[in-house]
This record gives sequence, C-alpha cells and structure tokens, in this order.
Amino acid sequence: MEYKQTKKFPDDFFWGGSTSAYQVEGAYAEDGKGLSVQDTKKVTDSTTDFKVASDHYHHYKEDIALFAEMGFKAYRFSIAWTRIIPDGDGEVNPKGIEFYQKLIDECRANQIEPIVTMFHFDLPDALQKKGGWSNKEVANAFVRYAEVLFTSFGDQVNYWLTINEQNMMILHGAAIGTTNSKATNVKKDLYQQNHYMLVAQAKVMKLCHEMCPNAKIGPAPNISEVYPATADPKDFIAAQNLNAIRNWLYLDIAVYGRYNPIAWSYLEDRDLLPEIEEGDMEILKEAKPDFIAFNYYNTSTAAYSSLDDQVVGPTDGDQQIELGEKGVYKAVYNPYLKRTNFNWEIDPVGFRATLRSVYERYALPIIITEDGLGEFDQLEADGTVNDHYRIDYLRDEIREMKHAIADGVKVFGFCPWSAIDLVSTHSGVKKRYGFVYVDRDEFDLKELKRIRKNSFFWYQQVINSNGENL
Ligand code: BGP
Repeated sequence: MEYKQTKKFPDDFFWGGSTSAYQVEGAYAEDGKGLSVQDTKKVTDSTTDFKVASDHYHHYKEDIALFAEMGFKAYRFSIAWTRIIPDGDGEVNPKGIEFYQKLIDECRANQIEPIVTMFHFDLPDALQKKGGWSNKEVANAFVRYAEVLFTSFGDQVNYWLTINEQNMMILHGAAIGTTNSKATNVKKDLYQQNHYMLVAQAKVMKLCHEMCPNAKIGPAPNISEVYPATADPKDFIAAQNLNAIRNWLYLDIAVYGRYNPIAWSYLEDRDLLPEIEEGDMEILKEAKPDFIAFNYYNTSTAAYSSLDDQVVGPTDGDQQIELGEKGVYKAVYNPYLKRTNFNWEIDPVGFRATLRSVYERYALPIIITEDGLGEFDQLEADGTVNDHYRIDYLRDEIREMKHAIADGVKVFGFCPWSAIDLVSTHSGVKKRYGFVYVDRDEFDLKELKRIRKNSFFWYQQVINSNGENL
C-alpha cells in the first residue's frame, strides 16, 4: 500500500542499540563470574574467543556516554547468568549484581531506558554439564535466576526480554554453539529443550507480573517472513511450513499458550514430539507477554520439497541462511534480493512484511531488538570509519519500519545490532555491526579504543529528528 499521507514515529519511540553480554563484556572470569557455554565452546582457529570481546565490563561508562551522545533513548543488553549465579543454580554472586546495578544506574543517569535480556545464548557451563536445557532442572534453575533478577532489579527495569532467539538455538544450535552433543537423537532432544524453555518462559512471565507490577515482559525470537519461491501453490504451502516451524511455533505458544497446529503435525509425523507433563499446557496458557520483541535481519524463501529430494538447501546454514528439509521445504535464494559479504540477504521491504505479519497475528506492541549489517569495516589512516553501506542499510530498514507504522503496526522501539562493535556469534570481530568502532583485531587487542563511525553521526541525526531525517 502506498499512502497519500505519511505517519511519524511516536514521540516516545525508543531509538537505541543492542548488545549481548558474552559478545561485548569480556572479563569472562572476573569478579566471581562462572564460565558459560560460550566461554567453553571451541571457536575456529581463525576467530577470537569471547574472553575480552569489547571489554565493555571495564569500559561501560565510556560506552554509555557514547550511546547518550548518539541520543539513545534505550539500550538493550543482556545479563550474564554466570555473573549472577556462577554455577547456574547455586550461590548468588554479589559482584555480579553490583556490575549490572552500576550499568542500569549509568543508563538511567543518561536518560537511557535499559531493556534487559535475561538469557542470550550463554547458559552456565555447569548446567550444560548437567544436560543443559534437556534437563528439566535447568529450566527450574532459569526460573530461580529470573526471581533473583526481579528481586534485585525489578523496581528499576521496566522492560524484560526472556530468551533471545530461542528458535535459532533449536534450528541452528550448531552455528550458535548451543547444541547438546551428548543427545542420542539430537533433533528430538532439541524439541524437548524447546518445550522446557517455553514452560520456563511462561513461568518467568507470570512471575514478572506478580513481582514487578510496573514492568513489562516479552519473548525475543528471530523472525523472518517466508516467501514462496513462485506463485505455484505448492511453494506457498512450503512457505507456510517454514513459517510455522521457524516463526509461529515460538510466538503462538508465548502469546496464545498453544502449539501451532502445522508445527505440531510436523513434530508428530517426524517423531520429534516433546514429552508434555501434566499441568504444562495450563502454565503455557496462563502466561501473557506484554509485547513482542523480535530480531530481524532478512526474510526466507521456500520452495516445494518432496520426501524423495536429495538436496534441499545449503549444507551450512546459520540464523539467516535456511537449510531446507525434505518433504517440508527447499531453501532457495531470493533472486530479487542482494546479499551482504557474509551471504545474508538484504530485504528492507521484507522487514515491513514481517512487522505486518507479526502484528496481524498477535496484536501486541512490537520492539525490534536486533537488525543490522555485519561488514568488514576499515579504520582509515585519518582515524575515520566510512561505513556508508551500513547507513544505506539502516536507512532503508527505518524507512520500511515507518511504512509499517503507517500500516497500523504498533512499533515502540528500534534497537539495531549493534550499539558498539562486538564479537560476532561465529565470525569473530571481523564481522562488525556497531556505530562505534572498537579498535582491536582478531588476536591483537591493541588499546580497544572507541572510535565514532560515520554511521554514529548519521544515527545521531536520525534520532534527533525522531526518524524524519534519514
Ligand atoms: C543474532 C544474535 C546475536 C548476533 C546477531 C548477528 O542471531 O542474537 O547474538 O550474533 O545474530 O549474528 P552474527 O554474529 O552471526 O553475525
């Protein structure tokens, strides 16, 4: 739809940026922090580990001052479970509470709203050794950890996100480093983990409403609208299949407390059904999120696949590169879209489409907690970083988000990935996303100097004009 009149962003729109603890903080074993699965995972020889990252743990004041200079109204970060409860289910570590208290205070002192993810891929390694999310006790430990967070910060944090990209942990655990290698049937085990996480999430949402009546809470999956490869009705069914398995399975449970029927039938047919205990479905039904947070990078495109297909997509996928599954869908590249140097498709119009679909299905306010362009940025001899490609990318995304607002979608914030450079989930520091350049290489830490990229100044004037000057 093209409108004759445009709509503006709401005056109290949360312009901001995102990070996650293990990718930005460093100080991986400092002040009593326990190790997480991200600290113990094997990284490839060509990429750095997460030990120092951007050293935000020691630079947080300087970093927040830079966010404030850009005009951030919100900062979305995650709390490392292993700082708060080093072994996941034992003693609380006062030093961990202290760090996040200081971080929240610093945000507040700069009129920045903290938007806090409780769990972003960094399960305590001690819990992984007990079976990770395949063990129901770990889900109970998550609920206890949430209770500690609500007790410590419940009167200061107004927006909580439960679990970052649960759907990607289930669909692309290998790329993210969260798969349970000990399971005999890895896929079935993943859907059991998924169920435990969903029940834990529901308990945590309910607990939040009981303990922090002024706070709001929501899930934070990675959502990509799925296009059919052609107008062939069979391709349309394939697109619906992937939409159900990739997107709606997670949000239907979070919002309506029921398994998506198409996803359920798929799980049943492929012998992947989780064990559901008595009372679980009631717990799922009782919990209600206040909003939906989602991460968007691009869309997916699906073609029909029969049970006899041998090749259904690439052999190596990640959060934004689908793998395909025979009899379900073939993953294909969309010929209308360009790709980044990391092979991720770029689809700003798909952002509008995804926002529309999510709002039409769930009618809950939406905040975008990730979106961005990972590229090989270059620090020039004169100390500048001319990331014009990132400006172009974000300009198009924001323009389409504005169209979605004109469509009637209630979007209340945009926190692109990432506020500052950090370590990519599986591509090291060379895949940069930030508005602020952190001067370090893969293995040479240098001085970790913070340098404003060109996108920093561009985003500053976007925020200053409340999204009018793109
Ligand atoms: C999302 C994750 C982030 C971040 C981002 C970019 O899936 O929530 O943690 O890593 O993707 O991905 P990558 O680092 O793989 O480029």
